[in-house]
Amino acid sequence: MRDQFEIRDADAAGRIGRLEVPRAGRTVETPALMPVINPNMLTIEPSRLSSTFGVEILITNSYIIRQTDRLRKRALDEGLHELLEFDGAIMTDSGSFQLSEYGEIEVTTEEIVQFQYDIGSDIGTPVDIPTPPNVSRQQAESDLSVTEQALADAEAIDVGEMLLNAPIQGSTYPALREQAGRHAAGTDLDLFPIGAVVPLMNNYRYAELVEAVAAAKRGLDADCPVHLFGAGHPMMLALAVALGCDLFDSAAYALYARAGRYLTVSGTEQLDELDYFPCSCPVCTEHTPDELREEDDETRERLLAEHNLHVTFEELRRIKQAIRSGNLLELVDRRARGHPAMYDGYRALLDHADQLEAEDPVSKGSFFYTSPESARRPEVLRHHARLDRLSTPDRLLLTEAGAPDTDEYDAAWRVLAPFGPFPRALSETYPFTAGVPERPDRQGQIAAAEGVSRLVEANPETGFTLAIGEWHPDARELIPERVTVKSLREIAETFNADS
Ligand code: PQ0
Ligand code: ZN
Repeated sequence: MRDQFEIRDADAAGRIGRLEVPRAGRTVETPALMPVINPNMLTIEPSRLSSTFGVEILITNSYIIRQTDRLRKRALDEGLHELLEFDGAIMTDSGSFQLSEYGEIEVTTEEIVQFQYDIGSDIGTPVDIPTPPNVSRQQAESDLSVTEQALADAEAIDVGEMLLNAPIQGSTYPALREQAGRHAAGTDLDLFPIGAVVPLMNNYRYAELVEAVAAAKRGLDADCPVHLFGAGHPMMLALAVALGCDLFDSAAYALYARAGRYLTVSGTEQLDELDYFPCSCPVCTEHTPDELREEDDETRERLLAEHNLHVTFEELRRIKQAIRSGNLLELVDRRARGHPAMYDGYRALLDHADQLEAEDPVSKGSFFYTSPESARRPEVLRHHARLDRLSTPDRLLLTEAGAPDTDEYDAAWRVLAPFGPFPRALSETYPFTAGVPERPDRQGQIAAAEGVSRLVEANPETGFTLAIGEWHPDARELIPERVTVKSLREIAETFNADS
């Protein structure tokens, strides 16, 4: 049990949690986004982050502080919270990212963790090796053993109440990510950042990002708080939360602002190309794009950074509400339509619907079928797995319409795309209260046919009749031969004649 982290609510593999940060005397609600503070360049003052944006936790780089005489001295004398003028929780990174960018750093895990402790950091980080994508397996393995040693070194240091990160590496090898997750969960370190994902995100390789995260999660335990290092673009937060990530950090808000880039939940725009602002944050209601362009460089950068943070925190609140309401996957589905890379990521997520199913609550708000991908959601998978356990009578009618008034059948179950057949008594239970389109699509019908097939195969003694509307040939083809298929029209005529 990791008792600093308590899960309060869940949807898919996403959760709302409470992370206790004892050294800060604070409890942080997750999912949380930590703005990245460059101690040399405060685009937005940390005190404003807390007053205007409600930021409870931020992240800064202890390596930069240690290498900069003026900052090191002040941090050691006055403490990190004084230096940044921020009284929330502060996580410090170790310089590993500099290691991956510049190839070398001049500090060991012992030195940097001790330094983090000395300046009053609330959560410290060892020197992990951020192995980039697509290196050889041998390289990824040898880097990973260095990272695992760094975790052991960190574990051996007495850091009092400071929490410690256990970064997870493994490049683009899911088996190594899983192994790294399992190893990290076996240490007594506290938080679990998934590392070296920035190159994947920068190149819009979201399917591979999902593979890396899903693999790390398989190795970790459900009660491990997970941080996705370097992830802070609002378009990908819902997807990452649905996979079970709890913490994010955003340098994007400031870096993008410096480059004149305007974040939205479906991608990045260039300020220079905007005629209208699709946003109602204070910056966007008080300025037109023209007005923002006319500001001096520093003001424009700050205002863009503020907009970027507003949309990011707005999305995070939307995600938390979606978890509460039980419609996080509907939100992920919506975000997948904003950008082709997110569509890839969403489909990769659904490849792991079985993994999500293990965490997904059995009952929640209502299932909305909003795209062909909805047919692959964990709820559909779960229902299909449970069909094997339902007992069936001798003569069973499965029908897309109401129950006919005839004694030709011992029972009439409903058929609803994408779930397939279920006993009428379950009609008012999740997920069968689903909102589904009037005109089911091919994938929904295929999923329903798979459900029928599963039920038929599990019950060789039962005679099945299936009454359906116009189904797509690809769905019809999946119905086992021994099922008598009737069209709804035909069935309606039968019971008219009977009555
Ligand atoms: N490790 C550490 N910090 C990081 C990363 C990492 O892999 C990262 C990425 N990607 C961004 N900051 N320690
Ligand atoms: Zn705005």
